[in-house]
Amino acid sequence: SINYDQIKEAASYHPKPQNITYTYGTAGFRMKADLLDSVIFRVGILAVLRSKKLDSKTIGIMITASHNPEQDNGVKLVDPYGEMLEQSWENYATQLANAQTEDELVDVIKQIISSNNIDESKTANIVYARDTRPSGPALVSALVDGLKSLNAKIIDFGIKTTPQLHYVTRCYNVKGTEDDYGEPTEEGYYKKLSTAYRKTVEGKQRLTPINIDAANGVGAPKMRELNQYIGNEYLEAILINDDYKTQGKLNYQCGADFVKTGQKLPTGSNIKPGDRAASFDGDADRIVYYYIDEENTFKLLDGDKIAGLAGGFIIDLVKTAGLEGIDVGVVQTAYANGSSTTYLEKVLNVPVSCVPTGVKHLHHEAEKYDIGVYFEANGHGTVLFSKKALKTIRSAEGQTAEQKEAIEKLRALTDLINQTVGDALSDLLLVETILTNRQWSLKKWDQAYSDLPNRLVKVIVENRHIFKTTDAERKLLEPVGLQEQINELVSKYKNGRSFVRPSGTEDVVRVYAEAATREECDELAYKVAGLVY
Ligand code: NG1
Ligand code: ZN
Repeated sequence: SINYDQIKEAASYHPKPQNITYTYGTAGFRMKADLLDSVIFRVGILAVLRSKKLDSKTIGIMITASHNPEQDNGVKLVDPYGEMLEQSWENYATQLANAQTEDELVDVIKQIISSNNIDESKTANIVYARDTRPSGPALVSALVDGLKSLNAKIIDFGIKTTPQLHYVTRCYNVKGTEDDYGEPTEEGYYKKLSTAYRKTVEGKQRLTPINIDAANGVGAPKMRELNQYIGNEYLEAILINDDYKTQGKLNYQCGADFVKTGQKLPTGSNIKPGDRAASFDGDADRIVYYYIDEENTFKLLDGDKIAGLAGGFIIDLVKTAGLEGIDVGVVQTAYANGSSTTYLEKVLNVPVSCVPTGVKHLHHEAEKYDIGVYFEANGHGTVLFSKKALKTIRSAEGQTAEQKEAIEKLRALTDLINQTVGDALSDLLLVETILTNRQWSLKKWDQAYSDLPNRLVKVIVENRHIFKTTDAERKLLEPVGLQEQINELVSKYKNGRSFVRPSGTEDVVRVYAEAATREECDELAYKVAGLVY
C-alpha cells in the first residue's frame, strides 16, 4: 500500500513554485516547460490513483504541448479506452498541482483516495510517451519520480505521437477481449493502419504525391515509418519540415495551426497549382489539407471539409452496403464554417450536433450515433463506430458484389481510423483513401461547398472569466446585455454570424465572425471585438 513518507521525500525534489496557480484545462496542463516539473511529478501520482481506482487498468500519460512554441510543454492523462481523462477527475489534477507543501500534497492524495474509495493495495499500471521537445527528458524523469513514489508498474513508450499513446493505452486494456484493438506496440499500430489502407485502395489508381508538412515534429519520423509499411506503390508521401532534431524549428512558421490560422503555406513549401499538400501539428493529432488554385490563391481544406468528405463517403458506403439501420451523424463546434453545416444538413442530409470547444465534448457527442464523425475546424477529429455498428459491419455478408465490396471497405475503415482520438496519420490515410476511391483532386473535393469568409480574433481583457456562455458557446449569458448588442450587429450583415467565448487554453477572449463577403466579415469581427474590449 501507499507509503506517504516515500511520497513526501520524492516530492521534496520537485517543489511547487510560489505564486503560480495551475489549471488542468481543455488540453491538460500546458505552459512554459520550466514551470512544469512539480506539475508533472503530481500528474504521475494522479495517474497511479486513477489506475488503482479503475481496478489496475492501464492509464496513459502524454507529455506534449502540441502546436505551442517549442519552449512550452504540457501533460495530459488518457483513460483506459484511449479517451481523455474523465472530467470529474480534472479537478483532482488541479488540486494536486496547487498543493504548496509536501504535507498539503499528502492531504490531497488522502482526500482523493477516501472520496473515491480507492483500494490502496491495487497495482497501478501506467504507460507514458512524449513528443520531440527538448524539455521532454527532464519532465519524464520528474514523472517517473512521481510514479515510483507510489510503486507503479511503468511502461516507457518513448517518443511517440499523441494518438499513438492513445492507441496503445486502449490496446493494453482490451487485449484478448472481444473489443481487442490491436497489438500494444508501435509496430502493431503501423501494421493495423497500413493493412487497412492497402485494402481500401487496392485496385484503384494511386494519386499524385501528397506533400506533408510535419511541423518539424514527431509526425515526421512516424509518417515516414508508416509509409514504409504501406509501400510507395500505394501512397507516395513527400515530407517537408521534417527536421525534428534541430532546436528551434518545432512548429516554427509551419504546421497545421500556422497554416489554418494564417491561411497560408508553411515555410519551406514550394507547392504549385495542381500539387496536393497537408500539414500536421507538433504532436500529429491534427491535420489540414490545402492546394493552390490556377489563380495562385491558397485554398484550405480544414477539419470541416474533412468532416464533409468523410461523412459523405461513409453514408454512401452504408447505403451501398444495405445497412440502412446504421445512423450516421456529424459533430461540430461553433467554429465550424456555416457553409459546412448547411452542406452536411441540406446536401448530405445528415444530423449535425454542435457542442462546446474541446475534444472530449465532441467525442462524447459522437458516441451517441452508430457512426459519429467529429472534427474541429482546426483539423482535430476522427470517426467513432459504436459497438452496434461494429457488430453489424463485421457480421454483414451482402448479396451483390457491390454490397460485398462496400461492407469490406467499411470493415477496413474501422481499422484504418484511430477511434481513440484525432490522429493526423490515420486521418491522412482516411482522406487519401476517400480521394483515391473517388479519384478526386483536392479542387474537386473543395467544390462540395464554399466557405463563408470568416475571421477569428483574440481580445485581451482584464478578466476573461466574467464571460459566461450557453448554447454550445454560441451565446453569452454574461456580461449581461452584451449578447443583445452582438445580435443587433449581426442582424445587419448578410449571412452574418458571430460569437464570443473565453479561451480554455490562453488568457484571451475569442471573437469569431463570418459573413457573406470578406469586407463585411472583417467589419463584423472588428465591431464585435470592440464590444468585448
Ligand atoms: P480554446 O483556446 O479554448 O479556444 C483551442 C482551440 C480548440 C482546441 C483547444 C485544445 C480554437 C478556436 N480553439 O481552444 O479547438 O483545439 O485549443 O487544443 O481553435
Ligand atoms: Zn496537437
